Amino acid sequence: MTTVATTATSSLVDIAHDLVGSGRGILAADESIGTMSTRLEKAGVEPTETNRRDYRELLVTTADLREGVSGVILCDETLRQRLSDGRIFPHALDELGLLPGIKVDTGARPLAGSAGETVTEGLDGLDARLAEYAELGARFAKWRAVITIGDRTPSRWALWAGAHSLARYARSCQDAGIVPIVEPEVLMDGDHTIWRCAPVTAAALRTLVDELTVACVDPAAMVLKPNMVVAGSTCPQQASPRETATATVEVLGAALPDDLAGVAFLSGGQDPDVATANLAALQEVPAPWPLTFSFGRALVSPALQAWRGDPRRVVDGQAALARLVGRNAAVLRTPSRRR
Ligand code: 5MM
Repeated sequence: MTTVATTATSSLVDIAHDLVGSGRGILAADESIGTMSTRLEKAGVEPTETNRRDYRELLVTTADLREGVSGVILCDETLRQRLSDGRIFPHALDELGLLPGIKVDTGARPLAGSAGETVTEGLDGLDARLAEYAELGARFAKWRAVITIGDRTPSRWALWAGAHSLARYARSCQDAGIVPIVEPEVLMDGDHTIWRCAPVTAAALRTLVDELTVACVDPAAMVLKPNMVVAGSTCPQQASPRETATATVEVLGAALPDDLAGVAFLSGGQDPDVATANLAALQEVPAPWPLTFSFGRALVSPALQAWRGDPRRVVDGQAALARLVGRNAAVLRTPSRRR
């Protein structure tokens, strides 16, 4: 990726570095209203606006969260909500020493001309929304493209459409003074092997880097949030952490520029223990960029189960989150990390 003169300022580079280069990870608490409501209902919690707020308040007010987490990704609803003490979330995060982030895509929709693939939407009106989000205190943003592995997928058309949208989004973010997190997610759904996930992830990243280059996105002022290269969730032959780490860094290394600010992996539905083991193994493989986490489910699922909407169990939910954040942050700080 060529770095050309852009409006990306050194402060964007500094924020990107704080996000991924400070030995901490990012908490993805940006589930859309629909996804969050489904997860609350599964945990026996009524999916109201107040309960979604209470749950996010539980997460972000966990004691010492900033020791292991640099920033928190929120959705539009949460960014505008107030904690019970009256502060809006971005101001509270700021005061808690956490960078506030905002998911700005509006979700995946069917892609015309594809065999059941999707493209992520949200470019209409994006520049105006980014300006408002910056005003509300957001320092970074996130957009996720979804890539499926099947007999006939992913198509070149879907890879290009997803990458092109991510590049337009990233460029708009940097112009608005917001660090983009760029998330091309190859889903774990299916019985494919790790050896099928590797070339698909490589193709997705090559296509993405081409589009980012054309859009003159400054790699030093952005964060990549990819999937780890893993076997499909129903594949009988699951890869070991060492195989996962080696394949992942090989694929990333062939596609990404060395001056990228860093890589923050999604968990993608991996069991929390497996996600941590893979993250630890990744620290053993030399790479030119920091390799950290931007987990959602692998950090928060046990917290939601421990809380289940009961105010008396907030402390249990926070303990569950603190345990997983601490465990993942600890593996980033092991002395074996080599670059
Ligand atoms: C893929 O999901 C992202 C990372 O979370 P996991 O570590 O659980 O995979 C996550 O940021 C995701 O993008 C948000 O939860 C938003 O999802 P929806 O589909 O609700 O917009």
